[in-house]
Amino acid sequence: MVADGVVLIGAGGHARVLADALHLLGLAGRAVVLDARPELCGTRLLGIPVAGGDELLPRMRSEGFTQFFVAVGGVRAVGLRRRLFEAAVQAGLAPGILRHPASVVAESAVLGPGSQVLAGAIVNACAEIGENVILNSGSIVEHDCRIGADVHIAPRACLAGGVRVGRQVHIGAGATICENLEIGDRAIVGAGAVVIRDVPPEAVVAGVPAKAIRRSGS
Ligand code: JB3
Repeated sequence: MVADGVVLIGAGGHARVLADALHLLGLAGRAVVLDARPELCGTRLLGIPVAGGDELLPRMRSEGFTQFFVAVGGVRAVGLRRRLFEAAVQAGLAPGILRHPASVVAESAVLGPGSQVLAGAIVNACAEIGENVILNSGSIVEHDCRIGADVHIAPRACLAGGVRVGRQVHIGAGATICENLEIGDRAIVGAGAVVIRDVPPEAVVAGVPAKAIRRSGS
């Protein structure tokens, strides 16, 4: 029986980043990983055992695991991340909040359940981060930003003050969003883009300044 154990859902690149953070936070000794690839069962991810697939979720609670993190993060995984989040909640697990020890979160900022603030990320005053959000390494979410559920802000992306981001948005690595803009639900901002106008829902924008190149899902 593992008291207050943590379940990581996924065993790929993003999971390794979360596993590393769990080690730093002293939680890795009470963690387990679930992954869809049966061949990983019985292996370890940075020392954390891979116990099997999501069919184990319903019994994790009775084995002493109480918290979970969705540990997949790719640009095409937003829908999967929502499904995994809901499956874990349905199984009686609580979404944890992961703050890497080298991240900076203002006291007045609010982090939603399941949010992950990784190494070097900064969340400034009065920002509100929704559930199941990834603020990846070195990203900056400035004051008064509002970030919707399942959003991924990739490494070194920067949101200036007062930016509003809808649900299931992906902001690519190193992108910059100028102040007070709005990014619609399920939009994708390409790596390195500089966004100087609002982005409508489901648009895919790229470049400097960012322009629409297609719609997400197409
Ligand atoms: O660029 C950075 C810093 N990170 C990237 C991250 C944001 O996205 C990273 O480089 C990767 O490109 C990507 O990492 P991620 O999401 O971990 O992808 P990948 O390395 O492909 O691993 C995904 C894992 O999820 C695989 O081991 C899959 O078998 C597993 N998986 C897929 N579907 C699942 C499911 N696991 C479970 N438990 N349940 C599923 O339904």
